[in-house]
Amino acid sequence: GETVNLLDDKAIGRAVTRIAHEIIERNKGIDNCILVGIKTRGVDLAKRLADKIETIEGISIDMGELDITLYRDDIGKKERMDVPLVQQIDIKQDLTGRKVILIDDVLYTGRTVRAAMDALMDTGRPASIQLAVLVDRGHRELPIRPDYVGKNIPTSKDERVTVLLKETDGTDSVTLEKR
Ligand code: 3GP
Ligand code: 5GP
Ligand code: MG
Repeated sequence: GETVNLLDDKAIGRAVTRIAHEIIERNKGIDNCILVGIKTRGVDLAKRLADKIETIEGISIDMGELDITLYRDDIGKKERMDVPLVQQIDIKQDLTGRKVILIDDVLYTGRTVRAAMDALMDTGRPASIQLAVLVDRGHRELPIRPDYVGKNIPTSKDERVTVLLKETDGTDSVTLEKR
């Protein structure tokens, strides 16, 4: 199908810079905040936000990672169901009392974020959890909304948003693959 360019490297850079400022503003600084990226590209974005926040505020911000993969549950089901499962939590700090900012590249049904929140709450009692995404493509199946959004992109369910980031893909772009 057809490919539509949505964000180039400059636009991605501006979105990350804006979100870094929004995080600092919303939290009146970054005291007690920790960025938690969802692998793979959510971690890339979390590192970019951390770098930006350090440049703006002059202090470093804690970071962690979650590895969530889709487990294909098709046994005895009429339809194949993708169930997000948390595979690994790589967070050195105790989250109790911390303001956790979850970072992912694309927000879609919200099921991945829900799995992430469940796993985080099992490790402690965060003061709050916020959500930052580069792209919100709609079609939520749970009452989850992002606090920080790079770009809202209306999609149909059979379209795909391709996010390429230098750290993982060697180039920066967001495109929509139409069908
Ligand atoms: P990423 O988060 O590391 O970028 O979900 C596993 C990977 O598959 C994700 O990689 C995600 O970007 C990619 N992916 C691309 N399109 C879709 C989609 O429509 N649904 C899901 N669940 N994953 C997708
Ligand atoms: P969810 O449906 O749970 O919100 O999204 C599932 C996972 O797949 C998330 O990590 C999300 O970033 C990713 N994802 C969902 N839809 C897309 C998409 O169209 N493009 C990309 N690149 N990732 C997607
Ligand atoms: Mg993702």
